[in-house]
Amino acid sequence: MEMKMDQIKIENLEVYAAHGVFQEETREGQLFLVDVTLNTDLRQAGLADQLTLSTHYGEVCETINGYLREHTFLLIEAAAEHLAEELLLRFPLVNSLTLELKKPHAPIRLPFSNVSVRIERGWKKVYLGIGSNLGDRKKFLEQGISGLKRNPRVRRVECSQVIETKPYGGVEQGDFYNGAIALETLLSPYELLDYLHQLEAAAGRERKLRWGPRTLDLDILFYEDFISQDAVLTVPHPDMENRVFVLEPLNQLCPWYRHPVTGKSVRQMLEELKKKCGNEEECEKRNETPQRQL
Ligand code: A4P
Ligand code: MG
Repeated sequence: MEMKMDQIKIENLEVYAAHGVFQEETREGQLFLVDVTLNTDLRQAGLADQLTLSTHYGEVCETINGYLREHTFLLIEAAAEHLAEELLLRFPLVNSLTLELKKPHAPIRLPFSNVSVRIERGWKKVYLGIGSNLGDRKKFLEQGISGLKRNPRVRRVECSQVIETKPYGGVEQGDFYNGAIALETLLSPYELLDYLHQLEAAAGRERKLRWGPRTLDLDILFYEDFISQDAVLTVPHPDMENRVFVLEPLNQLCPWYRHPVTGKSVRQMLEELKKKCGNEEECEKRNETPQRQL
């Protein structure tokens, strides 16, 4: 369980802005009220009594005011969505936030006191598997990693060591370089998958054969404790328990991370798989043994 975070709260910040579907709203503007709760660790700032170790709530208020005045959205949903992202990008100590955008004078011809949207957004912890067995394998892995680092909605990218592995899955093909990557992202699981596909395409990946040779393969192993099994995305990655080339690098990054379905830690999955494989020779036969560390 993640520790409950400290919070900075701002309530009913008044901003005069011009969001709305109707012409009068964008022409004349109206009052908006903003509630924000920033989830962030306040311990260091509290002990040292130093503002630079915390998030300046005055700057947060200025940012909210500036952003809502400089942009115009039809929907308060859109204004909230974009503002939440702006705050998360601008104030890196904030891990997640709750934002409520209120429109007390919305054009509704009935008595009401307020209408609002409330959203929760934040940096999500993700683990990826990365692999290549075609062309300049090292270069393709590096290209994939720098592509991840280049995305402003991705941060704290950390890589395991790369290992060389025999192909798994019965297709005759060259040996793989495999690794694991930890990162934090503002992208949803599906948006992240889409971005990974873009990086694979940029590395000249062609999809001719399932499980076939590839210049760059990027798989989502874990996305926080998100679980999905639909036509587009299966998370956690369904076959990870059977793959040393996934678990070995992942174990370097997060041995204690638990599979959200089985509850098993990465280390436990790796140990059980190694036991199942029996001796090294048996593993080799199943094409699952990492050959060597690079
Ligand atoms: N997809 C669904 N879930 C995910 C996910 N969690 N992460 C979908 C990424 N993609 C996911 O994948 C097919 C479709 O899976 C994607 O369009 C995506 O929407 P693909 O990359 O086009 O095809 P693939 O990679 O050939 O199939 P698959 O089932 O993803 O295979 P894997 O699991 O990637 O395994 N041996 C060694 N030693 N090292 C390897 O890295 N890799 C594979 C491929 C086989 N043998 C290997 C290795
Ligand atoms: Mg794949």
